Amino acid sequence: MMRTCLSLLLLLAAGHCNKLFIGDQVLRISPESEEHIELLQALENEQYWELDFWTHPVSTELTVDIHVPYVALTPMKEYLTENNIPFSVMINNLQELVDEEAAEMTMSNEMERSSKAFDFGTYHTLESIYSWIDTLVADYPTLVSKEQIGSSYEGRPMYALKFSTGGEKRPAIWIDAGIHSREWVSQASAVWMANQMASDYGSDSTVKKLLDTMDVYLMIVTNPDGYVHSHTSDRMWRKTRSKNPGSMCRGVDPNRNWDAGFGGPGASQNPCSDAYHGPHAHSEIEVKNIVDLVKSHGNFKAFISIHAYSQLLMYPYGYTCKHVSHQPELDTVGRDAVNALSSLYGTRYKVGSICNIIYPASGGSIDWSYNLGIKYSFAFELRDTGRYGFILPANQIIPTASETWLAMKHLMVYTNEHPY
Ligand code: INF
Ligand code: ZN
Repeated sequence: MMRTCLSLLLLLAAGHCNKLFIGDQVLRISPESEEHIELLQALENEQYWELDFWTHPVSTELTVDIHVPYVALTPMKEYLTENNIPFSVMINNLQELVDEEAAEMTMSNEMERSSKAFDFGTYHTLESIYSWIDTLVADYPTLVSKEQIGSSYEGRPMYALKFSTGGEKRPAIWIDAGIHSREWVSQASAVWMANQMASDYGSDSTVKKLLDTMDVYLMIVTNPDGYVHSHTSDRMWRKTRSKNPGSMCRGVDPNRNWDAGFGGPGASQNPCSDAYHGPHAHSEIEVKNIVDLVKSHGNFKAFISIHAYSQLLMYPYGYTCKHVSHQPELDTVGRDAVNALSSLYGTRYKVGSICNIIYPASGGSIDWSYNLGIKYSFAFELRDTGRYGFILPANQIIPTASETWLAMKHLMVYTNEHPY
């Protein structure tokens, strides 16, 4: 209901309405020269067309996916054609995909209500994820608890699930999902994995062994304000929802806000940019809450952030292309993890450092955790490679989560077996 706008009046009365993407396209662009890349980079600083870069121009080896609003399509395609930059239309009408996703969600959530069983194969609102968290804790009271680590900018609680079989500050693994709100398969996969971890403890000796020595903290919705906003107002919302003094634009990119090369390459000073780094490191309360928890805990041995999309498993750094000292080990662990992932459905992942595999990106979470001394710092970019991008159909949630779980288990077990 919140997603439909019956009339302008109703909408004004309701106070908000979803942004529409009617006729918007996502173009897949294949730069063939340095000049092409520069021409595309120039577009990133252009504000008038309101281009939404889903991936960024960095090398001739990587394609660039750009969500182009309907009104900018003709000039954009002319610009590309005039400069002989090859492109194809990846998503023909973004609103159609968004509508299909909303319809699927409404239908599944309706069936859920009548069956009273949580459906892991559909997307959920924050409210329903939070109520499911309580169900999980109630179902596995001796294994799973819920820790509120603080509140978001708009005052929503931030919950981490804690999987623990006892002990005081055991060595622990941190996993966060959904720091970028529009990457919905990230939060959805985290829900599935939380459930899997809880049920596997009693049936999978690997998981039992792991949880008998280590604790796992899993934050499913790391950017709750952004997540709510992506449901109620703008499906393409990525950032936090904090106000930027002196600007009409809201939000900071919470994955440019960590104290690791803060303000360096791959971050923007422009509050209207989707990569805005914010006024200072840890300015975002959502980031600060995690920083405080991880520091005060003091015994995290792995730190894993889950994003979408591109099918990548990355390790530090993002703020520089220089290799970290543990690069060979992280690369091997990462490769073994994605081999495990691929064994289920053959999904292919690339492994590498953030800077080398995608682009320089400063102020990212896993660079911060690595510099804090958490050697096993990784970031996933889940499915797909761009056919649907952020609007991954719900029927891919469980397959995505199931294959990712194999990689995740590998990372966790390796961490457990290689203490440092
Ligand atoms: N891409 C990268 C980004 O934040 C992912 C990333 C991860 C960058 C870790 C730096 C560090 O721009 C996305 N897509 O957000 O999911
Ligand atoms: Zn992301």
